[in-house]
Amino acid sequence: MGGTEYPFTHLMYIPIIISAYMFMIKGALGTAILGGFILGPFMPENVSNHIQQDLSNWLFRLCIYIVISVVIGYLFERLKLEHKVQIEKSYIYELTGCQNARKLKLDLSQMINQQKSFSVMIFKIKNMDQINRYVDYSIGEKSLLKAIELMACFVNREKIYSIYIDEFAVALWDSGIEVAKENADAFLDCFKEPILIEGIPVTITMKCGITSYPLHSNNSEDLFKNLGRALDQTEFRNTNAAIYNHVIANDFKAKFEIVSSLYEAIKLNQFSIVYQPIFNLKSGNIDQVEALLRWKNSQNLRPDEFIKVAEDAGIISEITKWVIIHVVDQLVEWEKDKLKIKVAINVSSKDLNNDAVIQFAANYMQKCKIDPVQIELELTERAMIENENQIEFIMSRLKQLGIKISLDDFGTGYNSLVQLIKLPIDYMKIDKFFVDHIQTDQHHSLIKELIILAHNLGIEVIAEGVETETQLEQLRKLSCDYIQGYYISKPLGAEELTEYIKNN
Ligand code: G
Ligand code: G
Ligand code: MN
Repeated sequence: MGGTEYPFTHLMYIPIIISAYMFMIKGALGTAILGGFILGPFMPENVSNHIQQDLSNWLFRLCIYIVISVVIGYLFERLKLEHKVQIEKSYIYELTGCQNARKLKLDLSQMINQQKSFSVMIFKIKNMDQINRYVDYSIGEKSLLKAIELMACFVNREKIYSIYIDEFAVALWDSGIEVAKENADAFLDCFKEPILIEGIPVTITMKCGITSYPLHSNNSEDLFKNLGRALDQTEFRNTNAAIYNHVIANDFKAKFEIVSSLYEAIKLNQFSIVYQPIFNLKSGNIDQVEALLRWKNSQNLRPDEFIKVAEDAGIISEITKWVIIHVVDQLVEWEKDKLKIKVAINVSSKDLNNDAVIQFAANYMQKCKIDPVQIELELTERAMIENENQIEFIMSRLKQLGIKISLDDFGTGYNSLVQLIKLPIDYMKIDKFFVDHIQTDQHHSLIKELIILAHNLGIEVIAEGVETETQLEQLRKLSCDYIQGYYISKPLGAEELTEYIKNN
């Protein structure tokens, strides 16, 4: 038998498997037949020795090779087919049967390789959640299917890609940005009126973002990202269809990064507080200071800049709480030093949406055994107007707790004298702008009247941004109660302030 005479003929399985892997059944079969003959009648050893191999022996071996090659070839063919089906499936969005985001990215890079300009639009049903909750979950899905069906009247289905449950993209492979915008607007017009879905009229809020190659990026990943960003931009540009804008995107990205570093700053205590003395004109003492937040950050953002970002991102209250904790801790330190100082803390409009921040301050002061009269909250007029509905409640809570209230930046914003009369304010802070112009008759008399008005309402007046002796003297003559500004002192670190007060 060949098997015992030439054990190495079993090695023939290896090339058969390799050919099956590479060339499927045909390849494997070819190799099997070729091998069968070479190891049979044409076996080099037998040929050189002029020996004829036994016919049944090599024929039997050839048959085995053939059977094995067919079986393995068939298995590989099945495997390849299944793999192909798997890949095709992985490019399909099951719900809609459209191609999916993966396929879009793939097609984007293929089109980019061809270096022909094209545009892509993305559409999002903005009110999908509401449709699901207030109409029906099935109607939400059907709205998407309906929208895709409508889109199929504009473009070939192959150009539609399902991105998400409420999003789909449309590739216009040979259109520029203007044509895309026209198409988008025409499509969005379909949703001006409610759409009938299963007989129910459904209002669909559709938004669209548009990007274009090579205008907005020359790689598929970025182009895809910019598509989503364009969609985002419909929000703050107050439009239904937005063409991607790089400046806005960069601005947004920068803000996003600031928000992340603000979180980090809270966690890692990267903030610090400086205290600006407020001089009591009557007693000649510094009995109050304003706490001002400082943050050493790589972008050199000023407090008003990063506070605005924190407000927009909804994390300002975390920062305010950080300030409260550190101010109260500092009051404890000062008390050990026998220093009794009042500290004004700036609160943002967003801190007054409810009484959580105030309650937090009250609890923390109680925990540290700090008298609430030592804390003053500086609210701006904006904060009062933006919280019109609950401001009276918030203020009465502050009064109950014994926390004093300053009206900050008075005169810069809304000039609501109504607020001044209606609300229990303790201090009014006249903005630096008026103090800067106190020399002029107009501003002089305005400040004079404001101080009279405040005093009539039982409100004490703090003048901000006082930089010269003349300003101070004029304010003193107008019976202003407190002075704050560089003329008295810049904001100081806690220890510097302790020194400052002890020396004065
Ligand atoms: O010193 P100055 O540049 O810090 O302050 C700039 C602006 O930032 C001011 O309008 C001030 O009210 C505000 N600000 C400073 N510290 C805080 C703070 O702790 N919280 C809030 N909400 N605003 C602050
Ligand atoms: O908005 P608010 O009043 O909280 O802000 C106080 C801001 O005014 C802080 O940025 C503080 O550093 C700044 N400041 C305080 N005194 C003076 C001053 O005399 N001149 C100037 N230019 N800024 C001042
Ligand atoms: Mn202030």
